[in-house]
Amino acid sequence: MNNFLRFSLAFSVFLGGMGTALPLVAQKKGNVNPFPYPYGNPVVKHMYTADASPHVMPDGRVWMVTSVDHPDGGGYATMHSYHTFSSADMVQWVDHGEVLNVWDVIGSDKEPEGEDWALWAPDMIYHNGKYYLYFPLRILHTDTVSANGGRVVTSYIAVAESNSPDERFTVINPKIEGTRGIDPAVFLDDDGKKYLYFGNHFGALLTDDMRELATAPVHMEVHDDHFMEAIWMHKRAEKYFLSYHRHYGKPIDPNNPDDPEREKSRLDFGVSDSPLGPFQYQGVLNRELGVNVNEGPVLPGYDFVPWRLYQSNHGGIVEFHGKEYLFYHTSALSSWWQDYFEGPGTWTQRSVCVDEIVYDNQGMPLPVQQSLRGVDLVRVTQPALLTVDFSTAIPHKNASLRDKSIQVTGGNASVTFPRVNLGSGYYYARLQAQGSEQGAVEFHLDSADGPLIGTILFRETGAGPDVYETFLRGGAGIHDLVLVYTSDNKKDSVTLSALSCLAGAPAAVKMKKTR
Ligand code: FUB
Repeated sequence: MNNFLRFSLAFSVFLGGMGTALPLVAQKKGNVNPFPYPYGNPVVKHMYTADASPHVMPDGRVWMVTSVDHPDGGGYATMHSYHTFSSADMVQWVDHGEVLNVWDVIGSDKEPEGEDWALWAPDMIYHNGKYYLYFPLRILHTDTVSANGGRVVTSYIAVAESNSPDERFTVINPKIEGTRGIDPAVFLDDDGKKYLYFGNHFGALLTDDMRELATAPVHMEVHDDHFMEAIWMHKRAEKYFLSYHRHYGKPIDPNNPDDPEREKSRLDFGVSDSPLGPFQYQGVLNRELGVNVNEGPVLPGYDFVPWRLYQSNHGGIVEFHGKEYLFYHTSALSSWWQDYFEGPGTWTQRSVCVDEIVYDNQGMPLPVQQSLRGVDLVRVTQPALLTVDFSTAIPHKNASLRDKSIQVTGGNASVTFPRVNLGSGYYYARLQAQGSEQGAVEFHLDSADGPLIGTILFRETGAGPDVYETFLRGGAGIHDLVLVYTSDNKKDSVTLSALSCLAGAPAAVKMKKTR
């Protein structure tokens, strides 16, 4: 938050110079406009949300956890809770309510004296029957150690767990050893490895129980001196894309915040063949709205929509039934609520927006233009559950069909399920298996050395006895699905007795809160 802190400091010095006792964040603005917000973006229109982290969960819906900005503004220290939201079509979002707040973490309803605790950008992921919420604790406190004292920030990453993304989370590790900084992002790779990214471009493997770092954090090479925060990892066509919010050249001038020369906020990205880099810097993924905008209201004398982000944006990316979407935040809603687009919105009164990401023919994302319109409704027409027919299975080396099950033995065995229709997206494979304690089943498309789209590691416990799950990346279209069993122990064997692929069961989702 260097730019923000610099700006806050400049702004408080400016206010101090005016001889006022105003708080650090002085842009408190009431929400006075009674008219409903008329545009598609932001997608959540009844409250302020920021820092969305979207993932498809086993119910087939896209879920996001978001930070919550205070309705009256008040700055980053007033961010005290997380909400989850879900959608089956990318347009209509259900608010599932608060799932964690800062008091759950502190364990009382009072902050320790002299400290401001805040919950900043989180991420939520499903793994083996549980939901994990990774979040940064950001504590503003008085530094008694340094010679001059003063207000300093401490931050690190914690994790909470729940059985359902719409239920309250319980903190299971209040400080993940080895982490520091903000903005955790979790990434489950197709080989079964789990990564936690955080802070100023650090990445590490997570333990199987998702509670700790399994390896020392790597300071990843991003080949860009302007990295600021908001790290996000997504994978497409075997490439790893690391996106983040970039520092700007100079802080906003509080006396001239609409300066047309002001360098705009940007999300940038880099690409690698490995989840821990090095990443080759590629350029811009998303620019603050304010340039090249062809829709929406404009103020006389301005060539851009009159809201500004005050140096905040935060990206999250998800693939959903064949399209990829960028989640980010703007001040569109606060601009509307506060003054009917007659002036700028306010920082930390932000709102989550969604636009589509389109790739060029080299497989690189084109810069996403922030829009008021948002995205088209997605209609999912396929069944939520696909049961793979074992009677069609073709066993290869070291595999044999036995009654209604398949036994695979040894260091390397495989079985093909021909022409499985994975529709426009089946996101989780659920395999019933018995026997192995240390091997892995890899899911490949079309042949044993075709694209790897998911891996089950048998050392992990599944959602129920002998039921194991893995996320399938790119599980779409008609393919031969080839399961490859690997184990270091040649005598090891496993019996596979059922396989299904889930795109969810939208009708069964619990709608706890709708507004
Ligand atoms: O929302 C609080 C902070 O602002 C986040 O942690 C950053 O990514 C930025 O969005």
